[in-house]
Amino acid sequence: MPLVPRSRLIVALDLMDGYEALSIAEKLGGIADAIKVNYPLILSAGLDIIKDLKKHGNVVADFKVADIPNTNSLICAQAFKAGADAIICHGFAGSDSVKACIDEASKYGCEAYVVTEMSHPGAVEFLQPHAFELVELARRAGASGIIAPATRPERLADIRRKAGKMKILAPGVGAQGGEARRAIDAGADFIIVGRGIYGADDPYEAALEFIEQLRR
Ligand code: O7M
Repeated sequence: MPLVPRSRLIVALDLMDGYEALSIAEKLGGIADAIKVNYPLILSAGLDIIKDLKKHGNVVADFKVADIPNTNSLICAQAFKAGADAIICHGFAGSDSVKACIDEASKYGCEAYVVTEMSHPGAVEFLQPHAFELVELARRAGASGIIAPATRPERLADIRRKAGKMKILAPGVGAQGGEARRAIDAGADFIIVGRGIYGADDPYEAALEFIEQLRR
């Protein structure tokens, strides 16, 4: 199912224990718009965890796919067959590689999102100088949306201006120092929060607190 901003929260479950991930997903009880899975969880719990997580809502497969088009198609097909609703790919591998992910997504009625500027400090070295080109690449290829940094709200705002109707998912809120409200004000449609929720004593309460901040 396509991502629709309701709570505007996407929870990154970067855990290395499938049972713990499922237990948190269950506790969240669908209050987030999606759960994002990344390599730490998939490599430890296996791809089938996606099917179990899907019982609790949309699942975004953050595999940051960045290979040649054929390999990208094969990776995406695995994610979608496992039940993912959306895939995340890198843009720097080029438009043909991105297009392969988007084409595969559309075969399954799913979505593809493209990473532009990342949220960590090292993103200023190579990604930031090309971020606007990556936004344009994603737009032309027909991506559903892009990833842009909640840690740099001013950059997020610039990227929003160039992104047109594409949805923006903004990671870096909480543990990386980004602020939920500022990210949304800068133009993000969703924030992505990992440690700030799964690392909290009460992940449900922590998620509610982020959602409250987004409503204010
Ligand atoms: O809140 P955190 O820092 O514990 O987790 C953030 C999550 O977002 C984690 O899964 C990262 O891999 C991911 N992420 C970033 O932190 N920065 C980025 O620039 C991009 C992503 C991401 O989700 O890319 C799709």
